Amino acid sequence: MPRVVGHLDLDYFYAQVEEVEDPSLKGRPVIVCVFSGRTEDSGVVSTANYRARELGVHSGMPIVLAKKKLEGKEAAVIRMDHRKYEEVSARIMEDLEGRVDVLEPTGIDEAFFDLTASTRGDYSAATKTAESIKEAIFNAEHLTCSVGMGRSKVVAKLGSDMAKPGGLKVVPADATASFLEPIPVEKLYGVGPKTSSTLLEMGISTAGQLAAADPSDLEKRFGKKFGGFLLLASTGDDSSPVTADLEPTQFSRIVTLKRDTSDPQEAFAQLAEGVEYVHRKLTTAGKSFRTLTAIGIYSDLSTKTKSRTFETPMDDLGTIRETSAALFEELGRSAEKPLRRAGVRVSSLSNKEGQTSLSEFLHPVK
Ligand code: DGT
Ligand code: CA
Ligand code: CA
Repeated sequence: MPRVVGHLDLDYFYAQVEEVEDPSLKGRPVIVCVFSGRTEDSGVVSTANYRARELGVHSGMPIVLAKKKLEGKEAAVIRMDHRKYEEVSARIMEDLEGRVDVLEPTGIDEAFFDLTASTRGDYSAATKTAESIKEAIFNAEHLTCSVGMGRSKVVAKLGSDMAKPGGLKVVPADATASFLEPIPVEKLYGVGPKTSSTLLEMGISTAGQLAAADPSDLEKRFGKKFGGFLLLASTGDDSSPVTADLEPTQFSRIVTLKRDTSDPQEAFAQLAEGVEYVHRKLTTAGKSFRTLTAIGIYSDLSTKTKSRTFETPMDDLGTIRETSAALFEELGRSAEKPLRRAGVRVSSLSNKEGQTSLSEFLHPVK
């Protein structure tokens, strides 16, 4: 079964967040800047929207120079607000976590994900999931992103780069070799400027040429391990896994209901698998939780949550099931709109190791 690995990257992230917040920015060049404070305009451009990029502005450019390029273009110059972007990022990652098998965030606006198990290696099913992920981010945050999918991280990352802005590039497992052949080596994930200049010296400029290189030459130049990786990367066979955060802070699952409903029990019935999923994640990670949250997303896409925090750590399926059912009752009672999606989240996690939790005491494993 081929792996299904994805990479998602939000488009011109900081600047897009600013555009969403202030619609008057739409259509204008926008730059988000880090002011160093030394003089009024000292500092650099953190990112620019595509309109500003067309005018020659890019990340890392001195603000003074960017302003020159944007003179007379009604550009918006905005001070970077990292906390705001962190909050948007956290919401997106949390939602993503519940939609994929494994999520590996690799930056504030990007993550690898794995869909192999849930799709059983079926690329058309995975394509549908990727489309629904893009749609969910757009519906919830009004942000566009680019997604790439293929049988390894190298392929997925190339895909998201090529899909920019706003697209989805799927490379089915059996199309990997022809997809990679013309790709310049410096575009391969894991190949930095130093490696690519060494490769160029060896007369290797594309992934196809890299794939055809003599393995022993590569080993001599880059060592056994990295040389081996380069060879695998060039054919899209790199096996580096998508690994979840080593220290998760929460586990959640959100499902889309078969139809919108105002009946909390009907909604909760469809969340049964989600509840089991959260419990499984908790068990696999060897964690207990203290806070459980029921999440309701309504037909107008507004979100409401109800939480309960226990005094002692809990970890058993029964507690998760009963508590989330009760919280859903409360959610249903206070809602004005029918539910479209339903979710459950456990947080305030602690390690189970070496301690007997109250729930183990109450419901001992037989
Ligand atoms: P994209 O992905 O090409 O559509 O554009 P961005 O802006 O999302 O670029 P990306 O994904 O490389 O970086 C994500 C955010 O990180 C970006 O919105 C702002 C910040 N960032 C990127 N490069 C720089 C930089 O050189 N300096 C500073 N201060 N921030 C940066
Ligand atoms: Ca980005
Ligand atoms: Ca990024």
